[in-house]
Amino acid sequence: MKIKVINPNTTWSMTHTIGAAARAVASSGVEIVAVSPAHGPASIEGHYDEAMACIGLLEEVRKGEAEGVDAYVIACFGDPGLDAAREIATGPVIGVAEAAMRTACYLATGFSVVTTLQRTVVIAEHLVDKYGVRNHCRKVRASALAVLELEDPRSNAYRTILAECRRAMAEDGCAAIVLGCAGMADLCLRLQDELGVPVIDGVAAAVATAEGLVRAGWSTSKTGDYAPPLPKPYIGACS
Ligand code: 2AL
Repeated sequence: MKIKVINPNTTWSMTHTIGAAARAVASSGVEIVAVSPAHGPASIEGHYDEAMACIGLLEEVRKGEAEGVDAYVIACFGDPGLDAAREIATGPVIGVAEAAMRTACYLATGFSVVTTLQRTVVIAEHLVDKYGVRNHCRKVRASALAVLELEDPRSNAYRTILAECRRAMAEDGCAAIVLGCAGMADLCLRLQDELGVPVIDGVAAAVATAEGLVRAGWSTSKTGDYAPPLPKPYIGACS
């Protein structure tokens, strides 16, 4: 089985971290191909960044269809391009935010999300409503860390995120934490050990979900809005 994990931002060091987290959870015999698109923003921290990331991301899905990919993971917490990718992929496409939030619902009645900058909170809030998990989501919290600060040892990102998780547990009444950025994947187990509650990294949740769906023989319905796009000319960067 081949799972293509697409980090829609173009920071390859983060793509390697995400690839390692994906491989750590995948069964032996599952090949993880972790990539970033050829073009797009270095990090995704708002609506504009998400829109700019989508063309390159969808290009990676189109390429994947010729590479024998069985399932895709979109490794950015805004799940950019998820519905569009489901229209063009043969196998399942799993977004890390959807996978993390749904997984949290199996493990606790209430979870809080700890994300990066305040401006990304509204994006996660929209997804809470889209995925129908409002009753389970206690709060979406910003850590005030920019995405690329997660990679900078001088930012002390682990301590900052740990402190926000502790505030979530003390103030929100949550019993699980969802990490609100794919670039936090490498912090997950350390945070879980220290906090003593389930800490869900969307990359691990999405890979586990994708692998399970493929193994069970399930894929995206092609009846309705996830049917392939209608044939028509696409010009320029879209072709
Ligand atoms: C993200 C993410 O997962 N990757 C990225 O570049 N931005 N999401 C976020 N909330 O900061």
